Amino acid sequence: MKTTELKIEGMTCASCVRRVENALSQVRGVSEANVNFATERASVTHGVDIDADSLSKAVSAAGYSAKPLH
Ligand code: 9UX
Repeated sequence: MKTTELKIEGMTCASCVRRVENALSQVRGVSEANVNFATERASVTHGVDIDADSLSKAVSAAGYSAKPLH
């Protein structure tokens, strides 16, 4: 498994975490997404290389923004 870390912006309550996790989980190839509200970081686990842009787009569609950290 590979992991992509993202910085999430726009979360204003703890429930936003679930919304972002759901959005990321629905991207093709993603097996798990965990978001930390306090650090505003998302950790996305996937089996194959995944386009960070597709993750950012999914987060944007949910009303937040994401930037790849590395
Ligand atoms: Mo509550 Mo977080 O509506 O968007 S889930 S602020």
